[in-house]
Amino acid sequence: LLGRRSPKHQQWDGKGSTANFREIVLGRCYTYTQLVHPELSTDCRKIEKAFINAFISKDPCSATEEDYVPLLKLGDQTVPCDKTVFWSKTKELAHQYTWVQREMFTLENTLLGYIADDLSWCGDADSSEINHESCPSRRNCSSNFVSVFWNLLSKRFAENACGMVQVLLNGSISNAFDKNSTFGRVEVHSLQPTKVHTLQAWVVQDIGKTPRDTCSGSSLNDLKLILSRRNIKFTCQENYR
Ligand code: N1C
Repeated sequence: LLGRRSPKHQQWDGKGSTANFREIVLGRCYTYTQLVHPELSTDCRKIEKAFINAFISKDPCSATEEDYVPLLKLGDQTVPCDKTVFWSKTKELAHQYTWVQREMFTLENTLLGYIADDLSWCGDADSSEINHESCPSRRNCSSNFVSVFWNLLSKRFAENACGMVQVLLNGSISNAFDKNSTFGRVEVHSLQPTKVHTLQAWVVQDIGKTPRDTCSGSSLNDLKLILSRRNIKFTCQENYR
């Protein structure tokens, strides 16, 4: 029993790595490449290894973009122009939308986003095992492997977007456009004005809830301003159909 991780229980605030993390990664990779997008030729064993190697045996608070470079290379994928959908605090609705509009892509409709969606993962500097007890939350450290992963993937996703892009925003919260969200902090600033001509925002309100933000509210105006400075056209619609 000596040295069997016991004194380190609950080291971090966040929940531990998802049970069967490896198997889920491998299974989702096969599901995606065999059933969702059979045109992709991906070596799922390599994806699994690159994902694990990104964080295993490392300090879970010292993640860097470099850690994910091999995984990102393996998962490289292009989304057609006009088909990118961003979202902020509207994940479920955004996914319902792309489920119906099969040609549209949120980040979770790309291979790496699909694989990692809702998973949690981290390792330990002095063990080669996945830590299922606890992982650092953003309160513990911002450079945890999950945050660095989504920031990097979101940045790449936005940098690669082209044509008209869309974002689904939540009008039932006070700042539908939130500068501190991944969309406001990373994606908006990563759009390439040479490739993206328009951002179309859809502000949606929960049925039965008091609307808290609209296309004419100040948060959407902030978004409009950021985009006009970046030479990207902006349009906004509320509760379309
Ligand atoms: O912070 P958000 O939303 O604005 O991030 C959403 C935005 C989307 O457009 C996605 O492209 O950023 C991308 N993205 C994800 O796809 C994603 N899947 C899961 C960002 N974060 C993602 N997650 C996890 O949800 C991640 O842990 C992050 O911190 C949250 C962000 O959700 P949000 O605040 O509703």
